[in-house]
Amino acid sequence: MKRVFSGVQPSGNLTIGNYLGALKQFVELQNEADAFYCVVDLHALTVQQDPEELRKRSREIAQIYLACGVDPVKSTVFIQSHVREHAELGWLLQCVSYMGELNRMTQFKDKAEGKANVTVGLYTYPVLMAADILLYDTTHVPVGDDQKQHIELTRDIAERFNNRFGETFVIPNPQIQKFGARIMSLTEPNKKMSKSAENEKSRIAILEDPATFKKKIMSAVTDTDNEIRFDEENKPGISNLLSLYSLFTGDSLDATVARFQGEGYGTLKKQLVEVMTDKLGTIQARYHELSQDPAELDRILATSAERARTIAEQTVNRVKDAMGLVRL
Ligand code: AQP
Repeated sequence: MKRVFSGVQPSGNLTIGNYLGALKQFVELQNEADAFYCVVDLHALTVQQDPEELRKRSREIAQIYLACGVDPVKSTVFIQSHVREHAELGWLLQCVSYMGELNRMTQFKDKAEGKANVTVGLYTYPVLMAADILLYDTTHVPVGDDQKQHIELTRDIAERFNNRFGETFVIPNPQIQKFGARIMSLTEPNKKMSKSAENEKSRIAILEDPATFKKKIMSAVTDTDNEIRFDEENKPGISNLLSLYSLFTGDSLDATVARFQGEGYGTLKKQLVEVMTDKLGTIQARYHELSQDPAELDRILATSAERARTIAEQTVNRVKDAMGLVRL
């Protein structure tokens, strides 16, 4: 059976980019695969976090998974730090990873650029991500486009390990949607929308109220030629809004472009706000319903962590045996 693993960092409020690029796929995949969905709190520690905020956000993200439609009966929903084997395998894999390959990671370069004190954790983050994936004999990793390079690294590390120590890991495949894998910033449409970007206006949170996201959509950066056409290179702003409309309604991109032919940008923006209000409204209502019973969320997280631990422990034992560590 297909085994799926994916995670989201509690490093900010989840955006519609995280929803369309990752979470929406989580919900679809749980019907055809054994799915593990993790809140990767250890990854969030690679940059400075407020401890109370981090704790609150980690639970919040698990709750958003559920509100978006992840079913804890079908999927294993857990917090990374509840399963110690993530950190343990992370170290073991660091000892078979090369600095040369980590030096090539573009996300590290982007996140470290211009910063005075960059943590070692931010640099080795892709190896911890490889451990997350390989722990569960994952066959498919649903992610947005920005994570492609990290999955390729995971495959390289796993193949190297298998060659050196014998068949130990399943080699995972990235599962990246053809369309919707990269939602762009509303203020700088040549950059991806990011939950920790400095400019609040660049992104929309899944839990944001309609009045706030309406302002952001209405003032989203476009261009001056006032023609509705999908052209990511020359019209990144309008192309991003067309993609959003198509992804939120489920209409094809061609149908969306045809729908707004001859209309002004204002019409596209207004109608996008309407469909987003509808879709996000449903998720937000479910989120608030779940907030009424925090003990139930804890029960789900504890049961899931237990299941994850059983599998993770077996993998780490296999790795230790292969590498020559003594087990009692
Ligand atoms: N703009 C995006 N479009 C499509 N998919 C996206 N993802 C992130 N941004 C977009 C996907 O969401 C999942 C969770 O991402 P993450 O928390 O591991 O970190 P990230 O990829 O670095 O996402 P952010 O929002 O930009 O977080 P910060 O600001 O903390 O770095 C991944 O599958 C990702 O591809």
